[in-house]
Amino acid sequence: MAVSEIRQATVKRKTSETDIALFLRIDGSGEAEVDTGIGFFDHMLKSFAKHGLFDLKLKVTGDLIVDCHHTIEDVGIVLGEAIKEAIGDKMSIRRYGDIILPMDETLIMCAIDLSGRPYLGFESTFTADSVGYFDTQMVKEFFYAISYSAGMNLHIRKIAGENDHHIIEGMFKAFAKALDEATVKDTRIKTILSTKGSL
Ligand SMILES: [Mn+2]
Repeated sequence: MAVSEIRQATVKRKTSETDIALFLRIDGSGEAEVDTGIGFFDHMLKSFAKHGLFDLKLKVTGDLIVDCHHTIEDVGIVLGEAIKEAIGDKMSIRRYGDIILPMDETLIMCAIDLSGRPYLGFESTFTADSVGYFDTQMVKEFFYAISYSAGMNLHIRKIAGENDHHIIEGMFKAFAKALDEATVKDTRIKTILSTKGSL
């Protein structure tokens, strides 16, 4: 990869429910400027940027007067689109990434294949209906939206965990680490890591 080829994307999406402007740099350093209107969601997305060493700028005006659903789901759609655009033709990338990430009593497994084929495997339980203004039901919806718009095979599973804040944060961090690993360029991979020749 030439130095000038920094992998990044800007995606804008406006509907009657949400207005989103997102900038993502895959080859970043963890810088984040995030304002979704949902404090806990901002905390999660900043964690995603920090631990994946991505740069993320995100401004959302959503219909929070309804609830958090459209805002969280639509950010998932837009973030997935930005990931897909930023990684481009997937030349020389590792393609697979995985981690078992601990956070206090919580243990989260995340595995990614940037296969081009969307799939979400998600298994978790939560105790509370929400953390702050973030509904725990929306965690799966968020990752589902990403997996479909990015075209990635994504498995996330809670192995252990009691505290919903830890469980969700563990998932965002694990997703970030696995995605970082999957998107890293390996100098030994001269083309695209598939016997088909494309992903
Ligand atoms: Mn936290």
